[in-house]
Amino acid sequence: MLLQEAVSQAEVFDMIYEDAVLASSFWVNVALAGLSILLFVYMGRDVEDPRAQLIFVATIVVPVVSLSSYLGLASGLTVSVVEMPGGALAGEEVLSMWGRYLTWTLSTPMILLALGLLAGSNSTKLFTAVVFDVAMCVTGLAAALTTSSYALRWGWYGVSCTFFAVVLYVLLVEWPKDAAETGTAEIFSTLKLLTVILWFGYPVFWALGAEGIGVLGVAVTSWAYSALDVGAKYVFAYLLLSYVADEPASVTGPTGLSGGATAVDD
Ligand code: RET
Repeated sequence: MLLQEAVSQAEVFDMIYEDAVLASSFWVNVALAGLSILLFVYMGRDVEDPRAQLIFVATIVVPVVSLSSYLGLASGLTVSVVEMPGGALAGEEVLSMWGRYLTWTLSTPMILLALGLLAGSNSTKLFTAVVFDVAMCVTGLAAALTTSSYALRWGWYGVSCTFFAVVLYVLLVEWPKDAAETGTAEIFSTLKLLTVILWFGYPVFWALGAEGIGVLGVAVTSWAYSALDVGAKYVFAYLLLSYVADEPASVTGPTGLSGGATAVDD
């Protein structure tokens, strides 16, 4: 068997910039993440309540991670060439933007932390959501980087989807009940819908894209993720922080994180 020659970072970099559509899918997000950070810091300048501040910090970390993530992709650092072991692109070398899955490991827990705090989650549910979310991202990374067997790529994908189901359960079943008690049901329900609908898009585009069955090309898949990111990160964060910036009693009140079954006892 021939040993595959390693593709250098400079070659990956050239491949990215030969495709203007692909390169722009990174730079648009670098710009939007930068603007979001400035806007969110400004929106939070007068916030004094500790829980409202924590929601602000967790939410601001999302574009902070995003900016770094997209710089990693735009510099070719977190992009590799992988040889697809099966599917429509079997035997072909495709660009894998594996840095995305890696950085989701850092950004998506922040989204869940902010949502959990808004809902008034107890720490057990928050821990469950965050741990399974991290497991989802890491096994998604494993799926993207497995080149030995096409079946095992999908095996990892299946494992990742199972972990995703746990996150969805907390989001759709547990936290709405908490939010109703806490008094944040309305805003929580908006953010929950936005999150669930957009988050579903990621596994769908993974499956259709170059790293899955290969009906969508690399640049189109990358733009799909970039567009989902705009909604799941910046629009989501803006809606959440607009609500929290006013420091409503539902956020600053007595319902907080606790280890017990319910936050309020009345
Ligand atoms: C993968 C592939 C394997 C199966 C599943 C996936 C789910 C990914 C999700 C990503 C969400 C990312 C967000 C990023 C914002 O910073 C890894 C694509 C289930 C849900 C919201």
